[in-house]
Amino acid sequence: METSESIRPDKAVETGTQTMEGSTATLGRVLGYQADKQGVLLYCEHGNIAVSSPVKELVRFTLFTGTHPELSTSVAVIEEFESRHFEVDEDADLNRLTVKWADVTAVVHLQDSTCEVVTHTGQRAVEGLQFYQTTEGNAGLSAAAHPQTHYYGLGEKTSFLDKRGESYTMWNSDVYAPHVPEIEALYVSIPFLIPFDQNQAYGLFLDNTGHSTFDMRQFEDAFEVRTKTGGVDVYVITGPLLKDVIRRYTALTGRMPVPPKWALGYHQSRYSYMSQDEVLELARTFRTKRIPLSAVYLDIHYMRDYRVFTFNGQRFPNPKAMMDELMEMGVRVVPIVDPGVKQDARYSIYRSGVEGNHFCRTLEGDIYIDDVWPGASAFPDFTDDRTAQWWSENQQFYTDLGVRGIWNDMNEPAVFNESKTMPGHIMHHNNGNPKTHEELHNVYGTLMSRATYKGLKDGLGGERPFVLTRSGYAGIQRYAAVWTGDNRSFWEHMAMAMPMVLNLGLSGVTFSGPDVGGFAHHASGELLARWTQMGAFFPFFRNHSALDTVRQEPWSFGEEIEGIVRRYIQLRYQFMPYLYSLFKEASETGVPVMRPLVLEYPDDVNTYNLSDEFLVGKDVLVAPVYRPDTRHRSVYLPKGIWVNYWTGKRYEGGQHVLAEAPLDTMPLYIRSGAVIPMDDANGTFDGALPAAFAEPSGLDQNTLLHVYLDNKSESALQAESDARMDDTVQDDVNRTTVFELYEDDGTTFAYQDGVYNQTAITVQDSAQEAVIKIEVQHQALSGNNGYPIVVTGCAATATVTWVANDKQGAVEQRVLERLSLEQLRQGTQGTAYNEDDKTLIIKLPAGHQHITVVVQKN
Ligand code: MIG
Repeated sequence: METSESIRPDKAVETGTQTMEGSTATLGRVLGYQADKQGVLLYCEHGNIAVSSPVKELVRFTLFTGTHPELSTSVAVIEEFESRHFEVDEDADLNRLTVKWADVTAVVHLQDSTCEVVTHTGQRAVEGLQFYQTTEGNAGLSAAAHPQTHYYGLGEKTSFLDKRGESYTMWNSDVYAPHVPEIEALYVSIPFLIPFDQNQAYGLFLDNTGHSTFDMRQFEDAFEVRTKTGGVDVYVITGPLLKDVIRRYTALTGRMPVPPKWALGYHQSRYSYMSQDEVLELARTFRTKRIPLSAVYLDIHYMRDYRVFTFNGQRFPNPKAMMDELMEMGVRVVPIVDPGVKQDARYSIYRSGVEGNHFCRTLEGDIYIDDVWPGASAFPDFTDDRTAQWWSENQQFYTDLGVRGIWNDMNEPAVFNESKTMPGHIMHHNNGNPKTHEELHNVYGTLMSRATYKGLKDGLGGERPFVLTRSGYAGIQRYAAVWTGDNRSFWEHMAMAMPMVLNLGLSGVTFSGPDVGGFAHHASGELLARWTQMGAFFPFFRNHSALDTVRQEPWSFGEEIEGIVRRYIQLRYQFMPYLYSLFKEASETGVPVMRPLVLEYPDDVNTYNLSDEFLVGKDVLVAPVYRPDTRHRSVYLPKGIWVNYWTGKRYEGGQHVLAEAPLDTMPLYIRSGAVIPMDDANGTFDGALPAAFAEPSGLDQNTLLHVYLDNKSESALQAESDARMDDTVQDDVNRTTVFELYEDDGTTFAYQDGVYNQTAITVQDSAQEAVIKIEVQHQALSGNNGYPIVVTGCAATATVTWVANDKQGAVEQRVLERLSLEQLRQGTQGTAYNEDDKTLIIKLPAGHQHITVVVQKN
């Protein structure tokens, strides 16, 4: 705690902005240049720049000294580089050099070595890009910005969605407290910034694994990036759309593989569940209370004096039996594994680490020993493939017991010393290219997760591993999900989780989430209810809390709260077919599952810093209540028509609406025209628990397609459109939406060999009728007997016809018979109207590859 004393008037108070140490110099004039394999080398007055484009749609700028650059990359970059054809053109009049590839152009101004990047369609990416060197040997850059430039990305940071006016540090840090706006560094560092200006975006990725700063505060007309070690190696990624930038950035740094389906479920954690009995009792309680649970976590107390790869025999006498029993309940166990290995000559991991030369050392050759949970500990040097392999092999200790997921904590690495981490002078072997920790600090966690992931994969015989990490660098998404560390049971931290995880998603890490309910401090029932409502729609959904805090399991605050928490955890599983398809999409495109509105509505200024609501995919809008004693909130709905998920009431978008939000209700909207594949758990047929929960592997037998139609008459729509006098008439009257439903076994890598199903569902909604097309695009798994369709937004009298147009060429057409709900439940096809929630239920004949359903709305 600080007192007012710290701002006494006789102290010179810095404004919070810093400039680089030492005197800085721009690189000055370009004295000469030379074409190289991938681009051009610029020799300037005060330093040299390599300008290359080793892959599509980006330009790489690498500062160097001497005659030739060293163009190696960090672990972040996985894309294969190639020599791509380019042309160099010097324009003497304009005194500039143009380096042109098929899809991107770099322009260099020879008088001051400032650069620009332009797309082949003439869209400007970066402008006024200028590099610096300092007398201290640091390097940096600045680029032009405007007062209206918005900034996204930068991974795991506090504060709001738009990073304009902020300054952040990239230095993986174990920050137990405080998570507040002025904290510039947290556990994960992703030096990837997305400036967004006048509806055009580009990306700037600084591949520097040491300390750097991104400063969007100091200047209105520029932002600045400073490095401490390692220099400047920066990729300018072209847009113009935010989605283009993310797609391109994740092509460069990799994408999340499709997670095992269980990992998308609800996870329960506590620091710590202390014994085998407690864990089993916990899982049984979830079952008796009919609260879905996919994973339970073992925090540090499961180990023998915090020795990783051990179990405390008193507390956990038979971990294998425990895991078998849990598995029968459909629950996986995720144990924590920290990097620190206890210094103990009788401990086999420490011994094999020493004998195999796997620990970090000082330059002089002593093993670096420092304090963490186990006391004096050594730290594996994951920068060496040999050591990573050793770590991977050790995972077998867990996989043999039935573990499918590992939780890597403390991997910044966090150390209980003054600098809170490994000292900068400790050496990493780095596969024979030794570097100091200072230079490689930010990749320690990623390399640990990579070794963990590989080890699990090797040990799981074809099952997909799950790794959860606290620390990471660009590219971490390839190996692990990220949780956002030690937040607190503060409403403010609940609110902050939204922009934090949204920006992680824009930075390639879509599989992330906060400790639901808050880690430190004490949750209240109301906070837990609200946070669980929100958490149910985050990509990663885990409740976790600290030692000596109020218990936070769903039933800890009485029946009312338990009921709400249960309802929302169930809702998570109901949305599983939709979510799972979005995870698949993210694994292919990098476009995140959880999206800020600006990603889908980039021309709507209302979305630019919208930090308290978000989209899941493009069709589900979530507006959590994140204040106590609050039963209403304002919700911004972007253009289109939005359906209140709970009431079915429709709202015209492009405005703020006041949502009713009693404690059991989180405002939730579905975009009209959308189709949401859901697990049938709301009792449409039998009110069973979501199948995704009961059976996470294999095809979900209960998937249904929830179609949201617009129930307005054409004249009503016309009148509204006329009143608005804008160009959205067409959009509103005849919208077409496509959703690709993805299904596979949920467990193995067989999908990579084509063992999956993909079905395109197209909805064309107009005033009189809606046409729903279901087309099988890929089918390698059989077993699903057709998806019932549930339609919201048509009259009880609606009629339904279908046409099947299969590959074999056979065409069939039928009117579907209207039945009672009960008859439909028993039967194989027909329609029924559910008066309770005003939905029309359609059951189609099974076995068609291509079926079109026409709903006459009235
Ligand atoms: O210094 O393992 O962020 O989730 O429960 C605390 C104990 C170490 C920090 C993690 C937290 C975990 C805790 N760990």
